[in-house]
Amino acid sequence: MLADPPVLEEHYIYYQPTMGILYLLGALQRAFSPTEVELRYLQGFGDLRDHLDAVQEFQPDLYGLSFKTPMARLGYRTLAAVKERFPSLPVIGGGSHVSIMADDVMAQTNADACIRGECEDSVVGLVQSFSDGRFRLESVPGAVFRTGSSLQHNSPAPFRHDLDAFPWPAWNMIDVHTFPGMPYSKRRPYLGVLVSRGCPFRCTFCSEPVWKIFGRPTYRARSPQNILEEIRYLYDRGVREMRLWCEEFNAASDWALELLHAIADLGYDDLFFNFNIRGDVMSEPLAAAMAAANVWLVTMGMETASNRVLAGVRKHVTIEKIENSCALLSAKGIKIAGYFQFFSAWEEDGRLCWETPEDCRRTIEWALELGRRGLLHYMFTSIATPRPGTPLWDLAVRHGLLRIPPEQPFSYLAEGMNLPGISRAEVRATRLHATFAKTRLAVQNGHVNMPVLFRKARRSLRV
Ligand code: B12
Ligand code: SF4
Repeated sequence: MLADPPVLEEHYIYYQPTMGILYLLGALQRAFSPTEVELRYLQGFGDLRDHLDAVQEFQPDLYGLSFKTPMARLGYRTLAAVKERFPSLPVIGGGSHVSIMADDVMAQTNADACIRGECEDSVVGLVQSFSDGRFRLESVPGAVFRTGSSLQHNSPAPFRHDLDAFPWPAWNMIDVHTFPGMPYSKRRPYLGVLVSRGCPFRCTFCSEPVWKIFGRPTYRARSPQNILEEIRYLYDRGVREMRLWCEEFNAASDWALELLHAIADLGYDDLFFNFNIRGDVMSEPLAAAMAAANVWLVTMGMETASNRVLAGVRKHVTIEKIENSCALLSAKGIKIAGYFQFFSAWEEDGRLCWETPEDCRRTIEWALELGRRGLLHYMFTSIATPRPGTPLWDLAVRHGLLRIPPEQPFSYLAEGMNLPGISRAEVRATRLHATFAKTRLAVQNGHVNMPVLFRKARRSLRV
């Protein structure tokens, strides 16, 4: 049984199924027949009691939980609760948070093991090792487990270069109507297809623990042909909008062009696409190929209106390049959603620098101005938050900026940083201002995904 943490406990974003789990289930389906190994994806709907009841009902021989850093507190609680209720059930953790904080997970919970990195081969190996009622972790790549009073750390599985060799996600275990899709959407059912893994860049705030597990950025893409087959399969199952999951779709322009041309050749006029791009790699042919492939929306990390901040966080783009990309895209009728991050911090010659409320106000005004010029249609906003394993985390530790409550050292939920002279009231005011701008743009541009909006409203009321 592979599980997501129960969403009603902390109301995290649950727009889409967890791709990591679906990939692991796909690998297990290929390796074992249903009579050998029965698989279950325990989705995150419900609360902890529902979660424990589902484990009780299925009675698995192995339970694995996947979670990310912003949900770490809930992930730890869930692992601990499952192990407490079912002491003889082997309980393991995996996913992006576990890949960087395995020792912490082992110290703060009674989980039996964590597995770090890309785990398709590891879980198959783990299940193969099952005999006499127990699993043998000794030879499982990436496993971190207890041996007496210390922890043994196995090296993570090496990256497979050929992503096509991985089985597809176990789509047969998903009802395509269950998940609402992303906040701005043209059609439903809405699901995502993973087209690449990793990214060649190293922005200081970006947390990619799985793909940077060997200490350097990595990037691999699936072949357009392999992706196309998965798109066809999901289209036949009724899916009408797809997010092509990747870090940056235009990280490899030739590959991007080839894939877009192939999608356009499918001739699915009622299938819409969106994906994330970098702001500095855009050309007229690429924008035209996107439009021809029915890409109606791109998301882009714009972050701030200041080139100094962009350089400080090592984003390797400039606002001029971003505006140029937006102009090329909007000329083809493609809508643009920008990710904005407020109160960033960086170092110049070892000196701490940070964004002031005035800098953030300028960013929001820049966004609204882009909106008026038809170069921006939606905003996603956040407060810069250090995540373990990132250069921003190291900087926050060096300068004492972390906002982790001392009584919950393993909780990374507190947003933002303790920046000198910046009060929480100023951060709240910026957030409010950004929400106003975001709402204004969304109202002007439409295509708000109503089921997501209802879920968000319900979540806000509950929180
Ligand atoms: C698609 C996606 C989403 C989708 C779908 C959910 C999902 N994760 O699949 C949505 C939009 C819902 C989403 C939401 C969020 N996401 Co997201 N998401 C991604 C994205 C772009 C691709 C994920 C993916 O398909 N990876 C490919 C698969 C194969 O990799 P994987 O998921 O890591 O799984 C492998 C291993 O981790 C491991 N594994 C995973 N689970 C388990 C479980 C067990 C038991 C074991 C043994 C192993 C294991 O094996 C898997 C196969 O190799 C990644 C970026 C990225 N490149 O990973 C961000 C990313 C994973 N997301 C991230 C974050 C922060 C979130 C949110 C918390 C955002 C927020 N603030 O609310 C929410 C969490 C809610 C949720 N439901 O998960 C961060 C995680 C950073 C971190 N340190 O934890 C990432 C890395 C983006 C980033 N750079 O910041 N996300
Ligand atoms: S923010 Fe985007 S470009 Fe920067 S490291 Fe993360 S995924 Fe790569």
